[in-house]
Amino acid sequence: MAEHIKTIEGGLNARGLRFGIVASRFNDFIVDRLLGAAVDTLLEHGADAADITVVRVPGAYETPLAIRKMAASGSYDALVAVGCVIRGATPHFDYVAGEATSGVASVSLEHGIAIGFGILTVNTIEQAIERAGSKAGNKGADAAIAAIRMASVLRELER
Ligand code: INI
Repeated sequence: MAEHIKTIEGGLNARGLRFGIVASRFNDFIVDRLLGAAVDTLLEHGADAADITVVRVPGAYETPLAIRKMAASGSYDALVAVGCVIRGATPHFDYVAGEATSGVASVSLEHGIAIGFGILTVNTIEQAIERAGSKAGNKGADAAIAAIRMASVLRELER
């Protein structure tokens, strides 16, 4: 890119940043893998374990409320949401996945805080397994990376 163009793209240094992670218990055999990868990723990028708080909620539907409380506390530089919603035989999936997704997005906008979104919304268990540490990577790790990078972008924008 031309030299005179100012570009803000954030960095991946998590040193000194405070993170909150909300992880749902529903489908915990998947969510625990997302959570583990999110924590590992934050630590690998320099975060201190003492600066990471994990909150467990019953299901993805409850995630926005916990995320909102954490955002409002002012105690975190960035948040991460991990969970897993798997489509079933009824329209329930659409309501839970929709509320979780739009709820987390509105907290991010309302509070101006970076939130890495690692809630899987999938059609099958196989698709969830693929995204929780097998052939499609780990969306918990991806969400942690997004949280670090967006915290850094916001910090630069606020300067
Ligand atoms: N919660 C999930 O996190 N994933 C799901 O797949 C799911 N399904 O399929 O029902 C789910 N339901 C529970 C929901 O999130 C609430 O915890 C529950 O309705 C109580 O409020």
